[in-house]
Amino acid sequence: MRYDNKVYAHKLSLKNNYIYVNDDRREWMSIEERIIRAKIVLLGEPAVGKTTITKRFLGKGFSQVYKPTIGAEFYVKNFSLVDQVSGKEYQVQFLIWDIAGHEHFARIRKLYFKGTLGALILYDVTRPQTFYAVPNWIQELLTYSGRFVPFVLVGNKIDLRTKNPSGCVMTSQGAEYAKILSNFFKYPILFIETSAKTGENVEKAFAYLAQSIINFMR
Ligand SMILES: Nc1nc2c(ncn2[C@@H]2O[C@H](COP(=O)(O)OP(=O)(O)OP(=O)(O)O)[C@@H](O)[C@H]2O)c(=O)[nH]1
Ligand SMILES: [Mg+2]
Repeated sequence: MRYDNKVYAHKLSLKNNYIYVNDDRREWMSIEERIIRAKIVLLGEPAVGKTTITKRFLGKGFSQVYKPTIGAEFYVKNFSLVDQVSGKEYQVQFLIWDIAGHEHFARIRKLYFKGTLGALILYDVTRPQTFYAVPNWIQELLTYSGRFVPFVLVGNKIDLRTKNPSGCVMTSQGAEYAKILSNFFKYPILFIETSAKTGENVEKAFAYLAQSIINFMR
């Protein structure tokens, strides 16, 4: 795995409560008022569960039917988060771009990265090849954002692992990879396993990302 050193010399700054990406004014964050409004993207191989986890997070239940996302879908979600550092509550608004994983959309995908402040990078624990593809998604995120973007590594579909644990990506493998990434980027990359079917850890995955963005901007 190789990443260009230039891309994670980040150019994000906070001026008058606006987050700037280079000189471009983007989303909003006030540490005093404890409010954050951030664009995030969901990335990962086709059918890892990006749309399903987003719908679950939005309280829209679970659908077994796979309908590949065409291009991208956009959602907004407000929630509160207790900052682990200050112990104080933040109001978070996520502007969520759920991006198609299919190769067919690779060319248009880059259009959605502009101004992104965070990402969930998903793999499907029952399909190891989706785990091995994660470096490509990190590369795409950093290259098209033009800088380091805080992200959370998410192993999804853990409800299916009980049926055939030996063919699946284990928790320890995900955790080990997150450790390697943290050392590489010199920034803690959080890792979590989820089930968009049962809802296990779904809210926590988005909360981890909000925490990671706050830590990054502080
Ligand atoms: N059992 C189980 N099935 C899941 C889970 N998450 C998603 N699925 C199923 O996996 C399939 C693909 O889910 P999607 O959310 O459409 O996948 P995606 O990553 O958005 O795929 P693209 O839009 O093509 O990139 C669907 O049939 C979902 O029902 C999960 O946690 N457990
Ligand atoms: Mg989708």
